[in-house]
Amino acid sequence: MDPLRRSPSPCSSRASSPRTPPCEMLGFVGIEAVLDQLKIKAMKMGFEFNIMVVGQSGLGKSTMVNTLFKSKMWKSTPPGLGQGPMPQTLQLHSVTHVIEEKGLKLKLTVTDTPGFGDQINNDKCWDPILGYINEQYEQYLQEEILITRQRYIPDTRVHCCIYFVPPTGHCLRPLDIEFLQRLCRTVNVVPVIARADSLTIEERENFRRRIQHNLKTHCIDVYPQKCFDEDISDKILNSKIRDRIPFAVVGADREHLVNGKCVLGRKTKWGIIEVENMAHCEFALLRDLLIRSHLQDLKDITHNVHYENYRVCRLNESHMLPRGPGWVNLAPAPPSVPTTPGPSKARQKVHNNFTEEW
Ligand SMILES: Nc1nc2c(ncn2[C@@H]2O[C@H](COP(=O)(O)OP(=O)(O)OP(=O)(O)O)[C@@H](O)[C@H]2O)c(=O)[nH]1
Ligand SMILES: [Mg+2]
Repeated sequence: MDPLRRSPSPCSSRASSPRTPPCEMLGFVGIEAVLDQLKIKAMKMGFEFNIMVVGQSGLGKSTMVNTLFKSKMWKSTPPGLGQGPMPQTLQLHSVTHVIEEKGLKLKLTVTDTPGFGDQINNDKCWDPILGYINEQYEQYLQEEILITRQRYIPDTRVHCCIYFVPPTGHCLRPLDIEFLQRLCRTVNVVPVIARADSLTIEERENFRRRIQHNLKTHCIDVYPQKCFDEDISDKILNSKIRDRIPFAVVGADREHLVNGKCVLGRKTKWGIIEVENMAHCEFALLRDLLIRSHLQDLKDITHNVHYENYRVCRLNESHMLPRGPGWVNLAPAPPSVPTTPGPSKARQKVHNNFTEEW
């Protein structure tokens, strides 16, 4: 079994070893029942998880949305998905589907975005994407700061952005570097090598190494970020993941019969590329990272780091303005992207704050 493919990670709870040494207990307290309480609550509430796909036009983003929904993990397809040829995506739109397993509900939303990079001038092609991500933070913030607020704030914030790198086999293009630098400051980013079936195994590996080098030299901190590894087990697992990122993926929305089994794959003249077969591509690693091992961690980092950065900026901005009736009045969000601080200091500070609590 692949070391990365495993069930829920210890880091998913982000509850690392407490600093205060545990005191000796004289009798049975029953603390473990808290886990049952959490489970019952989670069963009632369910989970929300929001993914976004971003990348140049024609790299298979919309196909990947279908692949995610149709893959073995949940097998059911939202109505209208994956019928007929894939049209070009012209507008940002989201597909939501509630997946239920053993009584636990997961509301999975995948936001598809139009491809960029077709224009002669690709300046600011990241604006609509960053605008959308920040809009979701803003909506959450507006709900959160209400004096009388809902008991449960609907969460449309993007927990993970899958960035599609074109399979050039060379290295990251300047446009990808610029885009990624901006994205990583705002959201958790998992880069993938798109249409990986166009590369040989050797080309894939070399390309992966070059991309990793580019990410390092340009200080692009993709998920899972090293600075958020909480303990040694996080470090061990996440280092393995970091070593395999960007995953080389293939997308498909058609099923084919292989050895009597229905599999999701791409039929070519020389055979079928099975998207869930690890010998063919790493889609399974991506899916497992998103759902099986790091879902809660992605949500935690979104809330505690990215959203927190946004919140701090917005509240600071509003302090500069004359106070209206009730100081929670925020200035309208800037039309484009707010100036979220870089990943370095502000992010580290928030991180320190919430690790200090343990
Ligand atoms: N070879 C190969 N083709 C793929 C893969 N994924 C998608 N395609 C094909 O690539 C074409 C474009 O796929 P889309 O999913 O529409 O690409 P997109 O990134 O959404 O494109 P835009 O909407 O223009 O941004 C379709 O013909 C897909 O069948 C893949 O992994 N490998
Ligand atoms: Mg599309």
